[in-house]
Amino acid sequence: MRVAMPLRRPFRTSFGTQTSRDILLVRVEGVADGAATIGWGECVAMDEPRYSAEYVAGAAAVIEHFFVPELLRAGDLRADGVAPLLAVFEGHPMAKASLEMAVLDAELRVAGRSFAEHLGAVRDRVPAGVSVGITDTVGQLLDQVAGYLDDGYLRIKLKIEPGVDIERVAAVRERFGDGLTLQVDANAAYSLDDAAHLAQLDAFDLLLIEQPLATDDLRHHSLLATRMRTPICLDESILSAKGAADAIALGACSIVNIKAGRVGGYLEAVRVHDVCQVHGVPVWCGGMLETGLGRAANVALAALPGFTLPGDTSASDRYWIRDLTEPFVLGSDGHVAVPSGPGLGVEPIPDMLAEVTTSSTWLPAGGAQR
Ligand code: SMG
Ligand code: MG
Repeated sequence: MRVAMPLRRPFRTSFGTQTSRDILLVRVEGVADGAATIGWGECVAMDEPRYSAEYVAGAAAVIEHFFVPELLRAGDLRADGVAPLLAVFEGHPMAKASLEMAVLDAELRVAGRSFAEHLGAVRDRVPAGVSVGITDTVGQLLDQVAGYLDDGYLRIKLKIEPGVDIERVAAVRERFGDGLTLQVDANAAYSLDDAAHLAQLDAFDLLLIEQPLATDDLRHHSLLATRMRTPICLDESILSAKGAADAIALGACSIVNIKAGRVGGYLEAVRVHDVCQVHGVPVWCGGMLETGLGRAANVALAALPGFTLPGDTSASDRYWIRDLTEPFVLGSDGHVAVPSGPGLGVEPIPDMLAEVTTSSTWLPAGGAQR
């Protein structure tokens, strides 16, 4: 099903402005260990193919025409069988991830185990950062950052792009001081020719710079790493655990942002975490403006031991006036609690789901029913 959720405030990045989210949710029904169960998945594809090649209508189509028929043909299905079955199809990691998430949720609800337990969490709450979009003016940026710090967020990430970068970082550092944990995200907006320009960021003691260069440009990231002191973190470039190992071996990054959707599911996300941990590379949990469903799974993932940096796991009210689930709230310590109930530990609130649903398609073995 598709839901339309207006964002509390527009979110501008180097690839465009989001004012609302058109989100594909997956609901599976089945029987696990003899008990009827349902599970929820959230697809993080955006409405346009700008962050990556995936987009929400494309994800819905590939799920309907290829992925669900393939899974139904397989008969008995467990969450750890989803990715291997869908591996015959190229790409579409976000669409694949949403199906695996839903099957995993269904399975864990019956087993009475939480996502956190299943993935290997070692914490019951995780430190929350917040991602601040590009604003029209420096004044607006400072006001937004001040608001988020008042809320209690433990680290600030500023979106940057060419022309809206050094002076913004300087202004935030100047106003909030050296104690502020600060990082930037370029969403692939620069090239290696900008190395000297980006090296000016070294003066501001940033925790990291996220994805400065193109998604497919590991070699240039490794060269950039020799030309600036600020640690390079990759987001868009890391598509699998193997890809993470390659990027680390090449010296293209020293920190990794993990998003389950981008790597094809929460089970692969755990493997990315494991590879990074073996190499001593810190990881943190990225965000894709999820509802409470995706947030529940992200917060569980962020509770694994290698997630040593605050994630883009902000509270529900940073995104939505009203979330689809019971809201995630920021504790006075700047942490968000990890759900402990079976499966995701949260579910859509029926009247809220009904209010935001724009379409729904049921995909039984015989063909789609709308
Ligand atoms: O969920 O808090 C969130 C958003 C975090 O900045 C964020 N995500 O590149 O890391 C990123 C972006 C991708 C989505 S931008 C529409
Ligand atoms: Mg990013």
